[in-house]
Amino acid sequence: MSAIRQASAPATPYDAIIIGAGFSGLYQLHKLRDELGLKARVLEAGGGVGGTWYWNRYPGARCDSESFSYSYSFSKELEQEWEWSERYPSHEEIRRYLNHVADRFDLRRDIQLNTRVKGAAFDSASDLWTVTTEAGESFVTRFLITAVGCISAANVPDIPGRDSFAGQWYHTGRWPHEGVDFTGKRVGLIGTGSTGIQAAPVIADSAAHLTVFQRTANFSIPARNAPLTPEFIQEIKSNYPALRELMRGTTNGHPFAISPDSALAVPEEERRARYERAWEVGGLRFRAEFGDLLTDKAANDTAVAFIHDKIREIVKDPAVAEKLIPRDHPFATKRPPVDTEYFETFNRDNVRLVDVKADPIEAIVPEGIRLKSGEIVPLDIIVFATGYDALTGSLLAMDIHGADGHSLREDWAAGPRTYLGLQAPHFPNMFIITGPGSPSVLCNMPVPIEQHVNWITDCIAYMDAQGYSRIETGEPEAEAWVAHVNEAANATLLPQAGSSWYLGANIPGKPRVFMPYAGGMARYAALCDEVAQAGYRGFRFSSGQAQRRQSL
Ligand code: NA7
Repeated sequence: MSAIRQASAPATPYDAIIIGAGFSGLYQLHKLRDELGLKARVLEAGGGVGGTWYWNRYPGARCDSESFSYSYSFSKELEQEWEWSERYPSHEEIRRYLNHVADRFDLRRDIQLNTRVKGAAFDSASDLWTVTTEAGESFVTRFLITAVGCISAANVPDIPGRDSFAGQWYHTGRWPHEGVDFTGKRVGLIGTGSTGIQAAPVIADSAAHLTVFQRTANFSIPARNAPLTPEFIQEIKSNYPALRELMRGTTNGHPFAISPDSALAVPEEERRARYERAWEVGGLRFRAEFGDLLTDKAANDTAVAFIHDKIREIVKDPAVAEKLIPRDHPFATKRPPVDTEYFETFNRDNVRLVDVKADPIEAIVPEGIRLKSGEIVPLDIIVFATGYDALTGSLLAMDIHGADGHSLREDWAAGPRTYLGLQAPHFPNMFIITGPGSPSVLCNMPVPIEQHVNWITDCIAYMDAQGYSRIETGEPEAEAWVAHVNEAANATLLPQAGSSWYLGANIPGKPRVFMPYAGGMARYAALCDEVAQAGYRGFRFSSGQAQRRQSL
């Protein structure tokens, strides 16, 4: 490794190599370069900025967070000048926003696109990382910061015969930029997570026929998307400080408080009226209607019963409604989708639901999908809305070697191990933005992203002020944090969803470990602050190598 470094090392190493130009990578570059004056470079696999939104262009793709909250808070000017057009931002609008940010803060000159990182190795003799790309370039850096996103490694299930399919197939997370024309086509959509639920109604609108292959029935709440009025936009713009404070003070980083009321403490009629109102308001706010929906099974059952009734009301064919009713997990223990006419889609003449638990997909054949019953569903296009190897997939796709020959893949073979989700033992000077063990995907993502980036930036500034060249955490810290992550998850109903990607259950062979921190964003941020104030408790600093480098 040091031989590679010597062969290709530039005279001055980078202070930081940031992998990924999504929400987190862009902000991290701005902070390190423009606030600390460091030499930083972003390496991005895509042909543009945007991270997951560069790739996710499938029909109906939009964020389930409300637009004004799915934004950066670090620049008051940016908040005032950017105008969101709809309650939920479409993928196009998010890309426009992130491109605007890249231009406004002059970030592009330090972002290298079309550059996929293959691996990285730490050299303990110099406290430097060497990052190598698939094209064979290498970069030497003091800090390695992964900003690779939690849901970006696409999961295309290995269904026998996939390559024999005579039509076209696409994964929603790798959607062709030119779009896909469904006109006159028979389309098969596999997967009913947030993505499949967004895509199905839009595909059904233009396709000749749509077959939805459902493995696990899912809960979904109407999004109630709508254009934003000038009055609403004005109100938001005048209230940003209070809204940001609200977002940072909650469990999930959304701009609304979770009610402290128990669903069981109110009379049935009032509870129903509140659910009705929340259903009309729509979106993830439904989950916040009562404070114990994620901690008390009996409370959760009341939401489950309400949504079951709604599905029965909306879907005209009772047999189809029964198949669409989720029974295997409590509400919101898998990431709760929000939809625009998802259940209504099954009332269309050109839409069919196939329950693949009852009749599993056996193979893909040239003419379509063959089920276990022997039926062949004829198809021209297959859309895989089959999700991601979430939280660890993008990190482990790279071959990362830390100190003393530790490989991240090997160290995490039984599940990811981090301290605060920010660093793994044996991987000095490597920071992970929204890694496993961070509240990440349980939140409105910009909130944990900004908090992590601020914390990492402060930590690097502290190291430079103290003359430290190396920061690392240890096994006991990771062990205690993993135990705390488990404890926080077990205090909720979240681990009860056996098929959840929070647990890695969607990827065959992946260790079943509850990965995000369920203790809440506000509590997590307070813990990180406490750690920093206590001299970065749980991290060890050293400066020997920097001094040695200087004396060479
Ligand atoms: P998800 O939520 O992981 O959903 C994937 C869906 O695909 C889900 O219904 C899966 O069923 C289904 N799936 C996965 N593999 C298969 C196979 N082999 N056969 C049939 N069905 C399968 O991914 P999304 O893209 O919808 O959402 C990801 C996140 O992006 C979302 O939660 C938001 O945070 C944004 P399962 O439930 O595993 O039985």
